[in-house]
Amino acid sequence: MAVKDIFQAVLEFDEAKVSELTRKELDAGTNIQSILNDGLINAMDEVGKQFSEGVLFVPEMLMAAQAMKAGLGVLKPHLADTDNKPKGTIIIGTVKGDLHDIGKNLVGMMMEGAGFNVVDLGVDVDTEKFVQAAKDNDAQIVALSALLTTTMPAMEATVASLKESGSGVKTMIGGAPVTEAFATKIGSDGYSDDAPGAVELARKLVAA
Ligand code: B12
Repeated sequence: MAVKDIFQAVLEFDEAKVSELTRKELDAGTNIQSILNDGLINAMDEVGKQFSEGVLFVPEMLMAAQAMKAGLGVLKPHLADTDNKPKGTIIIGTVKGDLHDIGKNLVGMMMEGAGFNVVDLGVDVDTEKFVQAAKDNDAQIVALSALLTTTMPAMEATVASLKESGSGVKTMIGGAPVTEAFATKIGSDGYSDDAPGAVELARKLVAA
């Protein structure tokens, strides 16, 4: 039994096996970040590669995503962080036109684990909804996710509207096609390429 078996089970779209192996690795004391990165996330990278190469198609991607989510569900309670740094409210969502939510869910879970109050608006969220939720929840941060290059402009529009709203809420963005340079260009307060980095960034933004 090893983390690579979890990787393999995601590629076999076997939800039950992913859950079972993830639980076994946890019980065996395997490092959680290793289960997450080397098992679950790497498997989705491989799925993405095979999709680009025309080996896998959308239904298979979806099945792999479900299998990965099963593993994430097992890890969720263990992603909690024990330290008690300053907390705040974070609104998170995937921008308009985009239905990818695995990375967003992972970031949300890790933020929750780090002690933030996380309000998840789901996927395909329009600008107005982000602005309203930031106001209603008196949020410190709005975190936007996008996995499609075609939905990155929706990030720009949302960041602009949040600034115009005058609420003073900070923004952070992420997702596979997003870069630090893009974050700077659209005036977002921060970017991270992974979930642990997103938590670190959130802590910095609430402390600033
Ligand atoms: C799974 C998947 C799907 C699933 C989504 C299921 C779900 N519930 O999310 C389904 C099958 C539905 C799907 C559909 C489509 N997909 Co898709 N999908 C993927 C795939 C294989 C994996 C994405 C994923 O979950 N990765 C794992 C997570 C953990 O990583 P992540 O999202 O990047 O998140 C991490 C970081 O980016 C960061 N992060 C994420 N969000 C945030 C937010 C903040 C604030 C911060 C700080 C950080 C952060 O932290 C996360 C954890 O480390 C990718 C390929 C890939 N490797 O990226 C393609 C991919 C994103 N999809 C792609 C495409 C083209 C599509 C479709 C258009 C396909 C089609 N023809 O229908 C549709 C679009 C649907 C829509 N309107 O959104 C392309 C996008 C190409 C592009 N340049 O735009 C990709 C890159 C595949 C490819 N190689 O071509 N997809």
